[in-house]
Amino acid sequence: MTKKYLFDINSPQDVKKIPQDQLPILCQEIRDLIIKVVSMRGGHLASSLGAVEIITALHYLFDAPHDKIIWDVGHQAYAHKILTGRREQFCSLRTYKGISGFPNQFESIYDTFIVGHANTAISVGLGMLTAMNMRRINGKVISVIGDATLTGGMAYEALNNAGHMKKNFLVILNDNEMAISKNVGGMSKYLNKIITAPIYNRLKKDISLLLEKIPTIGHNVIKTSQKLEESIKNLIVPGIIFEELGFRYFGPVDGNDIFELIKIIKSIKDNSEPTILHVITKKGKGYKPAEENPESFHGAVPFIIETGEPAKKTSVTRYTDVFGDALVDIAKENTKVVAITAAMCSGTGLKQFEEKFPDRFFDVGIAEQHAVTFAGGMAKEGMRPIVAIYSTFLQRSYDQVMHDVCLQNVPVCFAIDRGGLVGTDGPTHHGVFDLSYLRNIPRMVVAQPKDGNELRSLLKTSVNYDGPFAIRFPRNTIPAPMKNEPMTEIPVGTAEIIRQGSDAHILTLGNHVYIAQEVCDKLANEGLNVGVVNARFIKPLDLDMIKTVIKDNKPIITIEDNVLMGGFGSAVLEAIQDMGFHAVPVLRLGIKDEFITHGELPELYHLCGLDSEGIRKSIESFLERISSRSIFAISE
Ligand SMILES: Cc1ncc(C[n+]2csc(CCOP(=O)(O)OP(=O)(O)O)c2C)c(N)n1
Repeated sequence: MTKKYLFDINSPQDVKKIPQDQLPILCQEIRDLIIKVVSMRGGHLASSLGAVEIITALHYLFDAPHDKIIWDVGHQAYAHKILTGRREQFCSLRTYKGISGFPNQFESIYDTFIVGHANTAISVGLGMLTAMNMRRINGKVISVIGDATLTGGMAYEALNNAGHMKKNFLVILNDNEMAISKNVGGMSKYLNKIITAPIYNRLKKDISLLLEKIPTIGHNVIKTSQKLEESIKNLIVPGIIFEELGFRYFGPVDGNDIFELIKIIKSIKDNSEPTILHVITKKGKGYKPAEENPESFHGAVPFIIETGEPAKKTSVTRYTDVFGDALVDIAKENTKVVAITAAMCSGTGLKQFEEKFPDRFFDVGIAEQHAVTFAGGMAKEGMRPIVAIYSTFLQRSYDQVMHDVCLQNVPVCFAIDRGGLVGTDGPTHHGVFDLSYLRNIPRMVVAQPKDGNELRSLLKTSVNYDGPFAIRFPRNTIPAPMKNEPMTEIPVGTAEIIRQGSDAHILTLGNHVYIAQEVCDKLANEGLNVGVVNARFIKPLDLDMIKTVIKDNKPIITIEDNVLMGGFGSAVLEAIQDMGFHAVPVLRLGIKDEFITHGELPELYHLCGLDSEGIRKSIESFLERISSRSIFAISE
């Protein structure tokens, strides 16, 4: 029977005890565990399977947590979690109070930094190394980045700086030629050229073979061989970009061959200058369905291991799907409409658009800042760009939204997906800040549809609007069935009364318009007559509507899937104050001033008091307090 190793590993120190020739067995055990757990919990399978050997080799050769290993995005680091004392808890991956799907320094001392957004690893690594040097702390720093990281600007800012600082910094470039979809752009082509340069690779192999045949390799021979290799490299792969930036470049090597990895990392780990090791891996390695379809197994839903089929067949409609369909319908009529994504084509529902209008579809790589300014430029020259982007990634482009879109007053539509809590991806991915960070920018219209039908109409409105327009919608499914209605424009800044109330009104957005109605039904049973307004526009607010519902100082309750600070409730409060209605009691429900953990959406809404039960309780106690004493504005 083959010996097993994984169950004896409780820290990276235990990895070092395993005989080198047995490491492939350990890697297989890790893979099996990852496949088993992700099949139950969902998660980033394909990237994690591809990185198993890199992670095992790093823990075999370096001394974490003394040496710092930093992951870019961190979605590939499941093996790292397993090898750093979390093997047993790994089965709780992405569950509430369980193991986070991304490295998290509050979860383990081996996770050096919280990650989840791309392109940070080189900057973080360089920052840590610089601080360690200044504080005379020994230790190596290794940043692991994916090839798609090199589509993002911050990676180059960091490489440029690191090359200049000349520190003994190791960057491992894990190249699987994929982002979530196929990687894009000039850098990707360049890396591909390095990998596939047949003459260079053949010559390099021949030189190594030749050297191995020389019995005692003297210092001079090695030096000559390095020079020879370098000159060949320069001849065949001219102007190695990394070397020009000040890095020593090594590779490409097979990143799924643990022996090759250990050999090369051993030989470069003590380099005194910035070093980049280019390794080639296979996304989904070791699990056939993921190897064959790495895109669907990038962020996998729970699946049946034997077939790779989803464990649950669902036929729900997501806002993302509605958006994708509506955009195609609009683009058929309006040839100026173009779609822009920052490496999130399928996640943002643009697949159909890409197929139907390939010339009007732009995947710019993981480059949100560029995506927005690129859209600004296109809009200036007469096109109608739709930037389809996740709320949390738009945070990257704050200045671009302000300077290159709103200040220019150009008609860019931001279709902001994952607005609100997202669930199991956790705090790096919750899109709960956008209402606050967008509504303070002059000229920006900010809207949230109550359901799929309204999303279609808002999209149509935005395409015909002459200025910046943001529509945010959640990861959630739509709360009501689609009606086969034509898209109708909605006058900007108009709210909709869903239900009149005589005791108070709830002003809210998105799915909470429906949840609020459930709450009002329950409150009605207790003799409270509370109305519901679909505010729809966070900016401009429908002031006439607000005036109507606060008549005679009727209380207002605002509900939003956003932080309370500076969000929708704040906007309503400011408006009431500015209009001089100082005696209107206001209760704001939303997300408090804290980062929300990971978990299933219903659990998180419950945690934040934003499920129907939490909302009902808050409103009841608010109305009770009002009747017993005079209160004006509170937030819960
Ligand atoms: C700023 C930002 N934009 C988009 C994403 C979504 N995202 C997660 S992983 C990924 C692709 C990463 O590709 P790569 O770094 O090459 O790693 P691989 O998954 O191929 O191993 C993207 C676009 C993100 N995490 N951060």
